[in-house]
Amino acid sequence: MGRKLHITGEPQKETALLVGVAKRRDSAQDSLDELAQLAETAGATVLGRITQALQKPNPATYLRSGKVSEIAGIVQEKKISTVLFDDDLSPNQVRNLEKALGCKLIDRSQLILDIFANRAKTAVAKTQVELAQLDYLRTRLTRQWTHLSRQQGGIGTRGPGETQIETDRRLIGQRIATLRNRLERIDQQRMTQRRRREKYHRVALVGYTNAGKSTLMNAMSRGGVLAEDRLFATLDATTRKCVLSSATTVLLSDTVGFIRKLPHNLIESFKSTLDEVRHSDVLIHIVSASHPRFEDQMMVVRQTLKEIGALEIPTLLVLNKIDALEAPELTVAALKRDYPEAVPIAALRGIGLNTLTARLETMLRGTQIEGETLIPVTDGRTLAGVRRLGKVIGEELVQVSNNGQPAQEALHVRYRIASDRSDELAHLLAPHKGLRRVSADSASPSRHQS
Ligand SMILES: Nc1nc2c(ncn2[C@@H]2O[C@H](COP(=O)(O)OP(=O)(O)OP(=O)(O)O)[C@@H](O)[C@H]2O)c(=O)[nH]1
Ligand SMILES: [Mg+2]
Repeated sequence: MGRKLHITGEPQKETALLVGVAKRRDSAQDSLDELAQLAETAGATVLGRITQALQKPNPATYLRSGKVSEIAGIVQEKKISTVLFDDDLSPNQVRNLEKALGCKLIDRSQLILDIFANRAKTAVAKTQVELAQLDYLRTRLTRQWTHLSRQQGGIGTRGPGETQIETDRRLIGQRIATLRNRLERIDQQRMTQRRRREKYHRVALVGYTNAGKSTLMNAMSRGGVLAEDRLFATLDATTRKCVLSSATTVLLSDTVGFIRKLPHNLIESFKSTLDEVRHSDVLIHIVSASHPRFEDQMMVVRQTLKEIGALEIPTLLVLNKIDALEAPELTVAALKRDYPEAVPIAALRGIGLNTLTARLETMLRGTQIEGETLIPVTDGRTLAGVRRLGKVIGEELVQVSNNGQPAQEALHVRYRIASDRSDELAHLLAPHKGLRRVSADSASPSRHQS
């Protein structure tokens, strides 16, 4: 099953009308600026905007009915092919609006999912996006179906036994299970990779989309990461070794950006990618300080970090794009006053990077490293050593093997340790480096087939 929404890739560019509501008209406009950017990113041409000041969207028609009639007129007159809504629509709203407007309706989640589908290049990103799309589709199918079957009847909805919706839902369910399995296997592989790299600190770049994460990644490492003036240029995580000083090397990860009202299905299905953030020792929260709403964007990032369980990770705040401020000197002074703990930089021009690396090093010195390892159950001494050096935060009994030798039982141990003791720990764990986890599948092929 591929992409379900086709804003992009159609022979003719779609013409879009943007529609939003907000408590205040000016904040609706700000929000529509972003929706416009999303629409352009998805390949549509924006021909107009309609906003209405409402406490909350009208449950039946999103806007008041008078406004809906006005939109219907504009759709006709300007030959609008798609109306884009700045919030998610309920099936009830979709039903009423479809009747009133007679053109394609896309809500905010659909639009973001479509952009993600279009941007996804790696197998992991594609799998994660497809999972999110199916998840979105499944909830809509469920709710809309009764109405469709009642209204349309006909082929596929008649006859005894299973109705079309049940078949569809079951097929979608099966596909979702397959994708989840695939992602679980990827998680396992990534865990093994992380284990191999555990002697380094892990630092992840987080921030609103288009804040400059990839640009900073390139400036701090050997470059080559795609950085573009587009939303969601990066969808997967890239990790690079980055030498901060002769004493400190870190693993720096660049990953997917956040946005206001990021569809929940995306956060769920991007777990593998976001694990890179969750397992970091320090986060660099990069903010586009030249953006008029950068403070709102900071809040969105913090909320999203909370949602993925990463808010407690020590975070270095970085205010980027200071070269693009309107009155640079004045504004930087004001920013320094408001955010004394932040580092102002211009990643694109390499301004402020020395201060940034120095601050990062200081932060890392005081941090703890989280890691995981495999210890045979017969080796109590090593486990005791891990406990002496650090703190064990999780244990699980698993099957392991060393270079094709028979499987044995081992503890998969997750630990936390002060960064300046990590060399000692690496020495202690060296004898078990060759151990690899044996999956339940390869241990018993017959189960694999069931
Ligand atoms: N003026 C200026 N522009 C910058 C700076 N840093 C990044 N940019 C520009 O901002 C745009 C977005 O940069 P990216 O590095 O792709 O941003 P990102 O955070 O990785 O974005 P996504 O991957 O899309 O979430 C690009 O056009 C960059 O050239 C800076 O310091 N100053
Ligand atoms: Mg990027």
